[in-house]
Amino acid sequence: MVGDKEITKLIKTEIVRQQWTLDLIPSENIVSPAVLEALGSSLTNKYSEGYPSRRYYGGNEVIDKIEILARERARKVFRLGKNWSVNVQPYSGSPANFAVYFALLNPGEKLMGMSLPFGGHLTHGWKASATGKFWNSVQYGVGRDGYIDYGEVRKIAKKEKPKIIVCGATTYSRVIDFKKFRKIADEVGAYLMVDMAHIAGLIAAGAHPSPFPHADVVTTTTHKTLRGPRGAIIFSKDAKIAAAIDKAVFPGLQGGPHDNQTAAIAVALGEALKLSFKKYGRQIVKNAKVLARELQQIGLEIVSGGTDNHLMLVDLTNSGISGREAQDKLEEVGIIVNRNMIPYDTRSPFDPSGIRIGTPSVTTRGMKEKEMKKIAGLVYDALIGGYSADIAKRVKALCKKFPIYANN
Ligand code: DSN
Repeated sequence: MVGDKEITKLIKTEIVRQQWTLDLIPSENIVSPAVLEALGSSLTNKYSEGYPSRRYYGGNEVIDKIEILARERARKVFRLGKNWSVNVQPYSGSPANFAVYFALLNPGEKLMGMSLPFGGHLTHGWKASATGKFWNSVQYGVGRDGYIDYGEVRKIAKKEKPKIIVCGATTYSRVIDFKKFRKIADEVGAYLMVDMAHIAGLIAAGAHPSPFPHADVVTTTTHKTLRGPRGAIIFSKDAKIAAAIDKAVFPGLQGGPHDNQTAAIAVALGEALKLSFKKYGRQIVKNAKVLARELQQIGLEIVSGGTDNHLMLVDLTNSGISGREAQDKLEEVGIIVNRNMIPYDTRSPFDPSGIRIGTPSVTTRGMKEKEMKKIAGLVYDALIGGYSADIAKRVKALCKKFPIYANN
């Protein structure tokens, strides 16, 4: 790489860090060289405010083609008809969700989403987020068993009558029943918005039921299980809603789209159309199930008793260490996770009772069930305070066998 010496050195250092650590953060992944190429291309030089053939700047013939291709591929990946409109311009997931509310709600109107400490997202109406300040937000959680309690969701919806019900999560390891959410939304006359950011790649691969038969609007980031660049997509079924969302994205919230990002999204979607991606999505789930089972067998508690998707939440309450200590101990040996609140947590978000673990990144590296068993052993050894130099060596040996750019 030519150019800025200091930044080049830092980038190289980060690449080395990624190569020699096991990334178990469920929202992270490793994009292909083709995605990186598009992201680092001269497309970043262009301004394209507006939408294809309706731009406010000249010179957009190529950009129009790229954006149209990205939209068409998005429809194909999620098996959608032409009736679904697609907006690929949101800079990322939070602006995408904000755009939907901006399009469909007046200030002060009510939205209902999953509470952050119970597994939702900041932009599902959490009080610290603008989405919980500009709109009147009511929240639901999960039951003591770690599962969404649809009866409770219905009860809150009937009492509160939100205009939008949001479902989707960042820390929920079970299948989401979109049909049940649709029924509740219909009972109270609400729009149903699904934020499928975490599970988009699984849905593309057929490894999680699709929300599209049930939702009015679907949002997703493109960089988690979908394995693209950072970015987001908004899908809407109704033409009027789609027009309002387009207006909310631009000029409502954003200026020019990041055309290099749009191209990289198109590349990732092209990859998601391949048979190898279907296998990848299914392997993520197989790996997560094995990892959860192994962790349970060595005595760790998994919220809800297991997983149906790409992640699991480890409840450390009875293990004698906090989430923060666990995150630090694991990082010391080269295993990267994030500390996380567990449902009904009595500790603080800075030092909660859990850690969140996911398999998208290690699956991209080509690891399978056998390696998940090894990872469970490494996690256990690191947490119970095994000899860390030895554990770090074993982590490195595993990383060496699965170089980050060998498989995609
Ligand atoms: N911050 C993301 C996650 O880690 O789940 C959600 O956007």
